[in-house]
Amino acid sequence: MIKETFTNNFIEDICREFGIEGDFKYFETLTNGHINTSFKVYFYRDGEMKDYCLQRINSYVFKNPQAVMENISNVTEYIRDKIKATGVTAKRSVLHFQSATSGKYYYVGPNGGFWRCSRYIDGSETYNETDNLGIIEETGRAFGDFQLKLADFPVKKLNITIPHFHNTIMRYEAFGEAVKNDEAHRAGGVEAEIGQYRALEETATEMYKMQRRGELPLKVTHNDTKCNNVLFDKITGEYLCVIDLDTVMPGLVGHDFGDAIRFAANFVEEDCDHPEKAGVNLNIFWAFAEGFLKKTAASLTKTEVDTLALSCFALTCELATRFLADYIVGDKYFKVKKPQHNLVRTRCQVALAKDMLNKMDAMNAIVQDCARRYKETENA
Ligand code: GN1
Ligand code: MG
Repeated sequence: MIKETFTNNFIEDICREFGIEGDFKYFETLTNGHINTSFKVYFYRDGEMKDYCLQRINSYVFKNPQAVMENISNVTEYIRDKIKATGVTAKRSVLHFQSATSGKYYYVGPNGGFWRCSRYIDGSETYNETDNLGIIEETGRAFGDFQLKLADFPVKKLNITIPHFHNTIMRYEAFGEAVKNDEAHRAGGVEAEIGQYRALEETATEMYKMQRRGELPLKVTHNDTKCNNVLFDKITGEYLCVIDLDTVMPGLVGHDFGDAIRFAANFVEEDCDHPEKAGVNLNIFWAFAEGFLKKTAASLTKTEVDTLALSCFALTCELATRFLADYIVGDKYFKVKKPQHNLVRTRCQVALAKDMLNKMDAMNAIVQDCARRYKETENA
């Protein structure tokens, strides 16, 4: 675990490259994400404090950060135009990136660091975890609305920034390779987890096989639908916009539904070191499904609806492989905050996946009920 340190001068200089004016005040390091390095930076200008989100994109994960920024600017501009066309301001409903002096939405800094900068949306807040069903339903609406707004966006225009991101079969293969090569000499200590994980393979890869057979349509998906990627209005509690657009790519509706449930409906945090406490809270599942399907049900095929419950299991297993493979290769992809962090995450995800298998019928019944009620009421 190498801890990088950044000085005030360094952070201020990068911000100036994005044309930010005013007195630099201070910055905070944001530690939520597992991939990028993120800061909240404060400037004082025109009698008030202005805050920005400055990020260095992880180029081990995103091999072509320009392509990431191209996707993000295309998608945000599309949403902005759509909102403006209704005569409403888009100021708080979509992210706004600062352009650098080059005119691009990124700046290549010292040592090749790839930076971007966006304004914090005024009066907004996020929830890392919550069991407030109103907030969860609103989260479902936010991600559903994101899909709805991009339903006619030309999918082919999107760059594939991480190839095979949700190819569960390839994820299993990569995991097999990691075990075989055993680069960090860790595979011997996790034979139980490897075995448990392999036992889930058949069901975990079912959705991907359906995708490969053309049974599920490709859409514009967010692909990282954690509840903390939605901004809420501090006063009204309504969602404002969806953030963290790095992985916006062509995908399945289940990728967004499944990943959201994996994160928000778990009884415990993603990296809880008491895996026996992990499991799906069906009340949260229901609340999210209500919000998400209110927005999307009218546009879904029967097969899409029928695979939403399965998608939760698939996405949870897939992430478990990714965590376990990363543990075995020596923690190269996900940031870790403690030794064995990726193994702790794996155990929690495997336990959650097993609970999902037990509750599959209940999850499916909830999805079918919401879909039936909301089929006729697009954009509720
Ligand atoms: C990573 O760093 P964050 O939270 O934005 C990962 C997601 C995982 C998630 C698990 C590009 O997202 O796929 O689901 O961690 N992002 C990438 O917490 O791999
Ligand atoms: Mg992300």
